[in-house]
Amino acid sequence: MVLLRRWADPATLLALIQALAEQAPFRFMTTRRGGKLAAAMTSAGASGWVSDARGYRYESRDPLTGQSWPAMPDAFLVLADTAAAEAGFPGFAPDTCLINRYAVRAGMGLHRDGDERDFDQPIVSVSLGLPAVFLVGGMEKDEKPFSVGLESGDVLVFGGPARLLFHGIRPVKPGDDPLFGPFRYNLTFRRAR
Ligand code: MD5
Ligand code: FE
Repeated sequence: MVLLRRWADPATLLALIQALAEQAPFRFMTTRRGGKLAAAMTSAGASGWVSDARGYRYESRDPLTGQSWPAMPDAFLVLADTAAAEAGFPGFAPDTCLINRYAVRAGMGLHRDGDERDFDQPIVSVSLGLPAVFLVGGMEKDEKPFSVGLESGDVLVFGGPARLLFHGIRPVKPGDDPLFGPFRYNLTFRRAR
């Protein structure tokens, strides 16, 4: 796991996120058991991550609009590829970007990302807006996680064995980011298929 502090430009990414959200709006997805996920989500790329009564999966179309997900902006691809290369994973070609939007007090419980085909591909994660405490656990869910403080513009690259670690986000503390207001956004670049 490699942390690139203040590596991305939040203002550029904000404009791109706003444009994407006009085509594929942020929405609260449900879990198989009917619970609501705390972060609002949308996706860009050839497929997008979806959760509903049928479970978790990648879909080529946005179930909300029935349309293809918006294409990944070139600046997203360049950012993900250069960050992965910087961390020692050249040639990363993500085919999806999940965008998580956390309001104040929203978080994400410990989980691992297991819906992708090839776990040898890294994951690049970009934090924007309000700060967050990122939890990094082990290969087993009961392992005690350690905390990493993340700020707007920070980029994390998970590759090799780090790709399958349990991880989560502590509930976001109240605040007001000059660009993103009372929200934390996270871009998660993955090769899903
Ligand atoms: C977030 N999102 O900050 C995080 C960033 C998600 C999610 O966890 O699934 O949407 S991605 C952090 C991540 C991804 C893959 C592996 C590891 C962490 N890891 O092994 O620690 O909204
Ligand atoms: Fe995750």
